[in-house]
Amino acid sequence: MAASKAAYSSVSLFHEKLLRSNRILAICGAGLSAASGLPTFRGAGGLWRNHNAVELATPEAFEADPGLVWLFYAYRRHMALEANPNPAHYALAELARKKPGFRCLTQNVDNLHVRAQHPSEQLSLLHGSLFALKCSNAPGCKWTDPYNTADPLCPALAPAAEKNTDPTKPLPLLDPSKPLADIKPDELPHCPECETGLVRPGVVWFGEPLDEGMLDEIDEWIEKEPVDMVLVIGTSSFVYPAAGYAERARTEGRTAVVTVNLELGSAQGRNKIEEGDFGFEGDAAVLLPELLKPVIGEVEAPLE
Ligand code: BJW
Repeated sequence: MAASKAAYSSVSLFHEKLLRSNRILAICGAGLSAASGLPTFRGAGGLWRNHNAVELATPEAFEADPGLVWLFYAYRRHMALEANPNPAHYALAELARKKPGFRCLTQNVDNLHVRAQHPSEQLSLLHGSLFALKCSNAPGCKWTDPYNTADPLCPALAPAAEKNTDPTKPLPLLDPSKPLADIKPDELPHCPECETGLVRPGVVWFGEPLDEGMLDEIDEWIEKEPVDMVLVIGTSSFVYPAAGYAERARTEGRTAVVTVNLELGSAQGRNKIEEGDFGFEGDAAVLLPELLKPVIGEVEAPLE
């Protein structure tokens, strides 16, 4: 396992610290699900057709072209349903069972932590879920459907759920040279309660507030007692508030901050690895089960 110059990459030193740690906070990002076949936002894989994935994740994009944004989300719902949790999701779920003082904050909306049976009281879905639906008139209209896995969600979104019959070619939906169906708002589901708003994914877009109750609870947890260890896993640490938690939880001389990333250099958004931190470079799905082994043992994926 390699690390940057300033960081420790000694697994035995990490194990010593892990065994002595009770209050552990993990902050997870898209890299955690990369080994499950789900693309990340930034860097390679961050393009959907010729659109920047981050630019589709905004209320403005939805307002301008709800059909396009829904195709993007319908495809990601489909991909997430086809994917399976990987050994890193299972390792974190087991860590939660073994260490009641462990809390996992995830930016991922793919439901893979939940499907890996991560105890729900030790998991915060910072950016919501692909499988939650809400009304685009929210917060005015309070309608939500917390768990909906219909695939496709409606007939107009069927191209996003198409099976790839020829794996040597990209799906027509993903091929920017093939035109996309121009889906009109009338063809998309409308809120069953207010009847005027479009149904939208129950995720948090840029400029939108995260769930206030959840944020209060996280603040309370961080402030209650010093945190022994923070695991920053598969995230570029660009997006707030998630990117701020490692520093918020750090008590100099006490808290081990541990970055696990395919490219340690890319995880430095706002969250620099400091002298004395740990850094492990590689695939989280390979590294986490090894790193957590003294506490979790060998973890097998349960039959879903
Ligand atoms: C691997 C790997 C492998 C690959 N193994 N590793 C303070 C300062 C400045 C700005 C702000 C601030 N506070 C708030 C803001 C504004 C804004 C923000 O942060 N902007 C930044 C761009 C600066 N934040 C917000 O708007 C948030 N809202 C908010 O703060 O509201 C306040 C408010 C209050 C009251 C009223 C109104 C507002 C909301 C943020 C929502 C982010 N939403 C998205 C989309 C979610 C839905 C969806 O999934 O479509 O969340 S954007 C996108 O980025 C998504 C992700 O969760 C998020 C983070 O990305 P992540 O997970 O880090 O992925 P990548 O791709 O960036 O990185 C992957 C990493 O994995 C890389 O490092 C790879 O190397 C690594 N990797 N393979 C290990 N196998």
